[in-house]
Amino acid sequence: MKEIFFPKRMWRSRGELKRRYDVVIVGGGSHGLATAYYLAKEHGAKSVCILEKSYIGSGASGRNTTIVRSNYRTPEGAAFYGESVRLYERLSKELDFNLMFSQRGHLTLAHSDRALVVMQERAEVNKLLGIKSSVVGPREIAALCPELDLSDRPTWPVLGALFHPPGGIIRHDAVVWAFARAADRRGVDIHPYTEVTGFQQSNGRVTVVETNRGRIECGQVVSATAGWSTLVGDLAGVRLPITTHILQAFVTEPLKPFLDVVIVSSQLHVYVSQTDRGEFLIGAEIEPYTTYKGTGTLSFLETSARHSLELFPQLERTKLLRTWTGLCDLSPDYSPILGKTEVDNFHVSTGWGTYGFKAAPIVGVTLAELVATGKTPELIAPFALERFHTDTLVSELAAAAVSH
Ligand code: PYC
Repeated sequence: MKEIFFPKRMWRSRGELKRRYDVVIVGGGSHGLATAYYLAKEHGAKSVCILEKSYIGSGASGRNTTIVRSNYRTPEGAAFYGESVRLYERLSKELDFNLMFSQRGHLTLAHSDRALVVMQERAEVNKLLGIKSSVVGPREIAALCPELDLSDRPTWPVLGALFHPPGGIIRHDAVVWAFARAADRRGVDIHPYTEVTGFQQSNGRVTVVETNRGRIECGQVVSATAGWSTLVGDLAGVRLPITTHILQAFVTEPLKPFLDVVIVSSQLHVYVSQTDRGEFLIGAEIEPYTTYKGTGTLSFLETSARHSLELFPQLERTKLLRTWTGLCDLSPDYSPILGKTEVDNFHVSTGWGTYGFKAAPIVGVTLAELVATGKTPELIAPFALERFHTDTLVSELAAAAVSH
């Protein structure tokens, strides 16, 4: 008889919901999975579950623009993302999973004197925190990226760039799978296709999480639901200052490798990298309107194709292979909202804009510490929801790869 081959599962198949979990994490993306993993690993948590309304990594974790970097503008942001990059550097080994993290260097192009001044400020903040970042001129850019059009032909010729050597790209779906597998191996129950429909509360605490598969009594709740954060927050009576927008990207057919760095232009609203498969991954800023509809637009394709051709005219005849649209949760100051809310045991990870994926490991470490100890780690204290009441904003407006 012919032998049937069953591939080994990455994590256990979905079991029944238990009556109670100490920690219920809503959202099976990179933040929820990382929080569950570090709760189990660093704090010995034994009763943790993840509820995901679709499949694991189905939001903007399993597909995104894959850029990892820490060259932020504020000291708070740079310190936070700096730690995330350091964790990402060790993560393949720690999770025993090749995440294909390629620290190939990240160049943010300046096309005006004003942009150069902002980049110089960012470089100084970064250097004070030990993050490699410096402003370079056209000669150094040409050495790092000979294929970039540095002539005066483009509408906005390149004057210089912020060079961030540790920046690069990582395999997004591998990050999701690796965290999910590692969390599962440490006993975390992963429940895909399990949608939260409500929370019951008593004395200012969530006591029961209601789902489409039944109810769960809980000790603490973490919402890591990105573009859906306000809806999940509403169910708990927590108002979040978040708007949801779409971010789009596309990849081309694979080409012989020729782009070794990540190229970003805020002025042209475009970023370009070449994946390990040879595809060019090209993206733009978020769309200015709010929506939950993950449908791509033709105007995005036209504009970002035109803008990337300003930088790489040799891509002119390259075919577009597929597109991606994801939901982004945007806060008023472009920094995350991380930690406690006015509901005692309901914690959030939201407000990421287009930065969320880069932060997954450090979100996991810090949220796990908060949940396990009840104390807010220093690194995330500046990102408290409270800051919108105390007027202590952390403005990262100028530090997006592209404006958003
Ligand atoms: O901030 O690096 C970034 C980024 C890449 C794509 C969207 N945002």
